[in-house]
Amino acid sequence: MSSAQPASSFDAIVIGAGLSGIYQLHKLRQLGLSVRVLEAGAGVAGTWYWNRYPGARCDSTAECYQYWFSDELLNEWNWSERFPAQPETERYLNYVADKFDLKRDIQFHTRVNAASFDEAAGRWHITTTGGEQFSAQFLVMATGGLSSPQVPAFKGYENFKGTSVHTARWPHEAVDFAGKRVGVMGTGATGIQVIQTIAPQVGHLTVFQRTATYAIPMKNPKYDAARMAELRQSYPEMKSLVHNTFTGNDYDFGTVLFQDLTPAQREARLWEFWHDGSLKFWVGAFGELFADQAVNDYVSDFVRARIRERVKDPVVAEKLCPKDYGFGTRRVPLETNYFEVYNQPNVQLVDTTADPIECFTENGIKTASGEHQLDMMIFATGFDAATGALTAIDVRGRDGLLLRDSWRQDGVRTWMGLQVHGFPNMFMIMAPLSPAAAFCNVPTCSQQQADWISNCIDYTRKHGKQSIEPTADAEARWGEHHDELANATLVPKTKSWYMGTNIEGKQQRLLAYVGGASTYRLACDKIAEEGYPESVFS
Ligand code: N01
Repeated sequence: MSSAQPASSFDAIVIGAGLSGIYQLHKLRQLGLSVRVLEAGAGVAGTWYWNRYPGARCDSTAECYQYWFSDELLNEWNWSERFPAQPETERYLNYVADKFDLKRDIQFHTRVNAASFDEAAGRWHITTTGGEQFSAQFLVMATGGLSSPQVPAFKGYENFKGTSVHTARWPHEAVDFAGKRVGVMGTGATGIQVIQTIAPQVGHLTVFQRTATYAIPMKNPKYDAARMAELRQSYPEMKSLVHNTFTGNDYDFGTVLFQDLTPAQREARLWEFWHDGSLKFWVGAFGELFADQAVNDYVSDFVRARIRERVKDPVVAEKLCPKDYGFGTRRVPLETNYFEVYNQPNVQLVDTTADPIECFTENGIKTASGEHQLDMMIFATGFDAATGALTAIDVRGRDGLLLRDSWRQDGVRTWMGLQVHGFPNMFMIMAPLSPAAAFCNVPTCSQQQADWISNCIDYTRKHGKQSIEPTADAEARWGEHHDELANATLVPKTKSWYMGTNIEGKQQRLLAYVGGASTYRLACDKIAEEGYPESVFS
C-alpha cells in the first residue's frame, strides 16, 4: 500500500453491495450525500451473488422478499414462482441497481481490509486489499450476516486429489456431476438444497451428516400474470404487515393456544400449517414451541413422523430424525424431495457422530468405518454468522480500539445491533443483537435498519453535529435486555450458528434479538422520534 496515494473522500462509505448495501446507497444518495459502495464481488446481490450453488433458492415467499420503497418497481417486477431460485433473485437485485442507477457508485472487486476512526478529523479511513484508501464521515457495514464461509480443518485435507468447493464460493461456470462420486458435508439449509438438487445427477453421493435437520416440504407454485395481479392488489397491505410481525413475513404467531385444544384439534392445526408448505408452520402453528418444552416435544414428534414416512430404510430414517434438540430451535429449512434422496441406491448417509471423520485421503474421506472415495467434495458447512464479516476487517474505533479484540475479550456488544460504543458514525446492518441477524426476513429488517440509519445520519447533519455514538450504558442495557429475552426461550439450549457454537472459540450467546422485528422497529422509531436520547453527539 502506498501511503502517498491520496484517499478518495466521500460523505459515506458503504461496505457491501448486497440487498442491504444497495438500498442504503439509494437512501443516502436521496439525502444528497456523496456515497461509494465497496464490494468484493464482481456484481451486486451479496448472498445471491456468492451462493450460486445448485438448488440455491429463497425460502421466504417472493412477495415478502423484496423492496417496498418504489411503487413503480413493485408494479414492474414479476416473480415467476413463490420461492424463487438464486438466479431470479440475483436478476431482481441487478434490475433494481440498474433502474435506480446505483452501479455508478459501486466499486466492484474491492475488498476492504481495514477501517479506522480518526477522532481529530472525525472521519473514517478505509483501506482495501488492493491498497486503495478512502475517507468518509459515515461508515455503513452492510457486510451481510452469512457472508464469511467456514471450511472446517481436517487432517490430510491437503492430500485430497479431487476438487473441493464451499457452497458460498461456487464457480460461475456449470459443474458437471455426471458419473462423479460426490461428497457433501453439512445438512443445514444449504446442504439440503444442494443434496436434493444434485442427487439425481451424480454417479454416487455420500452425505456426511453431523446433525440431523427438521425440514418442511416446500410448496412452490408458479406465478402467472393473474397471480401477480392478485399479489399486487395485496402489496399495500403486505408492505405494512411485514413490518408488524415477529419475523418480518406476512404471518405471525397464532392466537390459538396449544393448551386450549384437544389432541385432535392440535393435530389438525399442525396439518393445516404443514400443508401451507412454507415457514409459516415454524411460528404460526404453536408459538409456544419456542419456550415450552412440552409443546416443542409435541411438534418435534409430529415432524419426525413425517421424516419416517418418507424414508424407506428405518435405520436411515432414524439417522435423519433429529433427537437431541427441539424443532425450531435451529433454522428450519424448506425442502423438496430431500428425504426421498436417501431412498436412492447411489446415496449413502454417513452419520459422523457415530462414524467420525478421521482424515482426508488422496481419494476421499476416511471415517472410522473405512474410506469413502470421492471425486468432488462440497462443503455446505456454513458461516461465521453475524460477527464474521465484521471481525474479518480491522475495524478500529476511538483510541485505536480493535472491534475484533473488544468482542473477543468482553463478548459481543452492540447497541441495538446498529452501532457500537467507541465506534462513532459506524452503522451496521444485520449485525449481532438485532432481529436481522437471524430471526427476520432479511429484506424487511435490512430495509428498516437502512431507513433508520439514513434518518439518523440526516438528523446528525441537520443538527450541525459531526458524529453520533451510543453511550456505554445504553449499549449495556440493550445487551442485558437481549440476554434476558434470549434466555427465556429454548433456543440457547441448542447448538447452532444462532448460538455461535459452529465456530471454535466463538462466544456462545444468541446472536440475534428474539424480541421480534415489529417490537424492535417500534423501539428504533421511538428513539429517533425522541432525538436519539441514548446517544452522544459531538
Ligand atoms: O449453514 P449451517 P448453511 N463436520 O451452519 C455442518 C441461510 N440459508 O449454509 O449442525 C461435520 O446451517 C453442520 O453440522 P452441525 C439460513 O439462514 C438460507 O446450511 O454443526 N459437519 C451443519 O449441518 C441458514 O440457516 C437459505 O453439527 C459440519 C452444516 O455443516 C444459514 O444460511 C438457503 C462440520 C452447516 O449448516 C446457514 O445455512 C441456505 C464438521 N466439522 C442458507 N462443520 C434460503 O433458503 C459444519 N458442519 C434462503
